[in-house]
Amino acid sequence: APIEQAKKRAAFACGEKYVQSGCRLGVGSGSTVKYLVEYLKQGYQSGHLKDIICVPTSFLTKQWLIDSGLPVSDLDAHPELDVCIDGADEVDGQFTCIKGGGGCLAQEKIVQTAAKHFYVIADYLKDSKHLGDRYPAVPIEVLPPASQPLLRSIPRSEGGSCQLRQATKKCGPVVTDNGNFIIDWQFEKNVSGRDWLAIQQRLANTPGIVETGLFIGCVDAVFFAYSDGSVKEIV
Ligand code: DER
Repeated sequence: APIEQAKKRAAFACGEKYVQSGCRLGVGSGSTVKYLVEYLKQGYQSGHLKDIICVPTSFLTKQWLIDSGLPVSDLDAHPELDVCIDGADEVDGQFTCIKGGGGCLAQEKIVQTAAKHFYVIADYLKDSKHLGDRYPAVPIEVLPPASQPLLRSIPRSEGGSCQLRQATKKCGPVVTDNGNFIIDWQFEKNVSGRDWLAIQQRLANTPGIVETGLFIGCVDAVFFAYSDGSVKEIV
């Protein structure tokens, strides 16, 4: 499928350019990162990538790394990383990202923060001018006892509407790897000149909110892969 090929091309292009032997690597979560793990596995098995360590951002990524025979570690052992590579649900013209479609945003953000450089790998469906063109909501990780008040207070202060993310293969809400809930905040579209940083700061300062899926001012480069087979690194 073109989209899967695009994800793979973006992941391999980024790995080839920014992962070297000796690298302490943060590994994101989601279907695009699955191809990055494939790249790392090939490089590690061929001897091209030596002495790397991989810090996962979810149970799923951790299992992919283990199954690939890659050296897995954590931020306790490696609190400072060289590179973090992750996917995104949407990237706008200023490299502001919406992440958290897969519900892993909290560990993704702490691992990204621990890395010197952060690269996003994405297929062309994530490339947008304004947030909301592609992905209609900002995932927000919340402490369960705060979820019902926040479902009401977030739209009151920020507009839009909120839904508690329900699981599909379990009764009740999605529970994250950290034991929390996810509120998807559907923000109003076509609000011109929205100040995402101010929104992020207000949300981060709200009791009960653990983390938001807004990644602002932290992306060093984005690898977009397109359906025609091309990959563009945008810095
Ligand atoms: O949940 C996340 O933040 C993931 O990185 C997501 O944003 C990208 O997932 P995908 O590669 O499966 O589209």
